[in-house]
Amino acid sequence: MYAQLVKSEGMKSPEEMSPEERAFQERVDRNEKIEPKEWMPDGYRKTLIRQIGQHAHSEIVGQLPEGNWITRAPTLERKAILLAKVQDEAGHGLYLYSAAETLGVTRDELTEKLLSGNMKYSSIFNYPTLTWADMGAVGWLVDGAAIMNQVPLQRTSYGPYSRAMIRICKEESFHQRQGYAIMMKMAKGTPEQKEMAQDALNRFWFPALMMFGPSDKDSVHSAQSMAWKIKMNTNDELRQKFVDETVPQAEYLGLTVPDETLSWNEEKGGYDFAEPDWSEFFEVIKGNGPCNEERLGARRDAWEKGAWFREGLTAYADKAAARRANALVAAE
Ligand code: BYC
Repeated sequence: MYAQLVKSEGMKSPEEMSPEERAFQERVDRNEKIEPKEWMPDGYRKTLIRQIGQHAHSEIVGQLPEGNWITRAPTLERKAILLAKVQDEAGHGLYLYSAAETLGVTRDELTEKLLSGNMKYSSIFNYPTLTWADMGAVGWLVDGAAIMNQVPLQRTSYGPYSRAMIRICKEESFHQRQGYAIMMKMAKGTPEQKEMAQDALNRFWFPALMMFGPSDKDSVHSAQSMAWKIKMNTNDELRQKFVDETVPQAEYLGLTVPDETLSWNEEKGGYDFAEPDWSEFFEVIKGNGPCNEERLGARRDAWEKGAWFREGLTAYADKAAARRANALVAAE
């Protein structure tokens, strides 16, 4: 897998590295955690800010397609569960913004970059959630893909990111189970309910595969990110693992994965499967997906309407700081 990766722009061989860069790489190779105030190459810092920031934005934007269903959940119990899940996602966003802040960027700066289109969030949240079965498919497939990607990130080289991922993964496992529980109920329900579950699987299968990023030959960051242990696996490795785990789960539900080419490959010990439509993926991440405008519009609206509250908090913090400074002067 490694051999297929394209060399990331600016990636240096050990001979090209400065002594500081070489010492840093050796620490990473020994699996030492890198902590906020320690020396790190600019590229390492930049890559982490991009990946953690993008991840944080995904958690926050990811609340939108599900938040939309809280008032329409079929029972009080389902409503409470979905509400808790969406709240967890807000929490994940906060841990991740905090981890990014340790690298010298503020949450406001990251949000402004998102709103001006200079930072991405996961492609998956640009697809609409049309029926209650979509809440099942999102939990099962989207959180399932997220876990597949995030469990290895618990071992990532940057300390604050790694520690945030440990907590996030615990909660993601519950999210995946709640999604699968909805799918079980629907798939074993009336023919109409089963049809809704199948339709949700049909619409979310390929977008879920896209969550792992472009295929290795088109992944511009993987080689450098893996050398720095920011990423622990290639995009294709994780996508393969996801398919191998998810296909038997679909079979258990009595649902059909919408891929006629899907077949078990004895030799490789995994499934052969169809690639997503990569041209669709690149359009979605350029901002041309079915819900991009709506999602960013909702974030922009929340940011603008929340300005008075942020200002209020800062005003209080400024006043408290001024009072402390006055008290110090008075004490002298
Ligand atoms: N969507 O060189 P590559 C969740 C971009 S949600 C959008 O392979 P990298 C959850 C990529 O940024 C899951 N953009 O990049 C929340 C790069 O563009 P830039 C969020 C994508 O970074 C609520 C370009 O394509 N999880 O957990 O090495 C409810 C080339 O790609 C995507 C994370 O963020 C995509 N799917 O690998 C439920 C996990 N894929 O930045 C669930 C942490 C690629 O150069 N992130 N791009 O302009 C990662 O592991 C990696 O960043 C990725 C991409 C595997 C996503």
